[in-house]
Amino acid sequence: MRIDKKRLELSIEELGRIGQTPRGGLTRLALTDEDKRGRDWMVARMREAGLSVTVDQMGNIFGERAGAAPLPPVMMGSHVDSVPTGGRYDGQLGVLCGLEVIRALDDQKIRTRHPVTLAIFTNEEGARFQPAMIASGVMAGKIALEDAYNARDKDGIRLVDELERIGYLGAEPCVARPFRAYLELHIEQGPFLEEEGLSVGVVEGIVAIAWSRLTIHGVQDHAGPTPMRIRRDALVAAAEVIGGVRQIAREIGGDLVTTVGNLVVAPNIVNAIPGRVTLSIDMRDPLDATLDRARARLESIVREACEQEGVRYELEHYWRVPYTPFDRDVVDTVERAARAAGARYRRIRSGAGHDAQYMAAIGPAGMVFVPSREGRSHCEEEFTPIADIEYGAHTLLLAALDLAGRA
Ligand code: HGY
Ligand code: MN
Ligand code: MN
Repeated sequence: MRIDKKRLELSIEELGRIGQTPRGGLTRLALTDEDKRGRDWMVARMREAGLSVTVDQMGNIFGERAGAAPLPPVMMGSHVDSVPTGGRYDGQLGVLCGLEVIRALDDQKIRTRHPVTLAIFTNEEGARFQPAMIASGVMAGKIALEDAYNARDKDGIRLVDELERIGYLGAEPCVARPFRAYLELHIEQGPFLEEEGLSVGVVEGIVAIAWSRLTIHGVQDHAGPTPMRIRRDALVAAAEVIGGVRQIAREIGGDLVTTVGNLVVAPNIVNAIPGRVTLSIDMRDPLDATLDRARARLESIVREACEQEGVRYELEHYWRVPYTPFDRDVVDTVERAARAAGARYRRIRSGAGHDAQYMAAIGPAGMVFVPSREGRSHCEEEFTPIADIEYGAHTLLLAALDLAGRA
């Protein structure tokens, strides 16, 4: 019972060319023309494999391989959208290894008791539309369909209009559907597996995640004639906050991570005092209580920085996902599969969010990690050696077969 390494490598190469950047990375933002081409490529491969393909109201794509009995499917999924100048493994590997599992079952003419379904979730990255994992969030009943439809990108374009424009506004209701188990293979996006010379991570859970948006209103004015004593500089207050966000992680320590990744300055020219600044704050920790402490610290840092500069602000906490432990039986199944695949592995926790986080809210879920070279991800340097990918895909195959049962 093996996967076909060469065929899998080819599919990574082919899909990776859609939205490829000159430096060999990937820019395929959700619901852009590149995303449409990536989706179309995957749907064609699903149809070639004889899967029955459906698309739901959030553009999630499902390809089902029939089982011997009308039972809830074993679902393998991930995403094909990327961050700007990202890598060709984040998300892609999960859907391509899922496709390879289905192809390997066909090669060996194996009939499973439960159907096996390959799923592709819309806008997992939250790079174009926010928040991240928006479509699995709607499916899990954590995000209202209307709110997701009205999410707008930086040009004010609505998510639902883009779904329609690229032809992926499906009719299937985007609601929780029963599944035997949900499995997601994904790159670790951290350094541990590679540092320890391991090929597979048996993921036990995913950290809690909190996203906030800070808007600071200063007084836009001329950079020359305006004396320092009367300035209300929104960017000076923002700079204090950015240093404070790093300070929160230093103070609390442990596994807390804090990031300001997005900063928009207006009018953003040399000779005008910034009147308006928005910035993002991403905070994550395995403990929800620690995230609450970090959020309280953030609120006092923002208040002090803005009082100091005499500027107004709005601080909006607009996305929160709790620490998510995976289903014990599924985790044990993945561990048995890693062992049977002959992989060097260990149990691990995910610092990145995944659609599996929302799927775990509606059924038994688990993940298989493969290493990231130097732990790098969300960058063009993202890479995973095919030898590790083979172990990961083989683990996914054995876990899926264990959960789906042979007819
Ligand atoms: O933000 C995340 O962790 C994921 O890449 N969407
Ligand atoms: Mn991902
Ligand atoms: Mn990602």
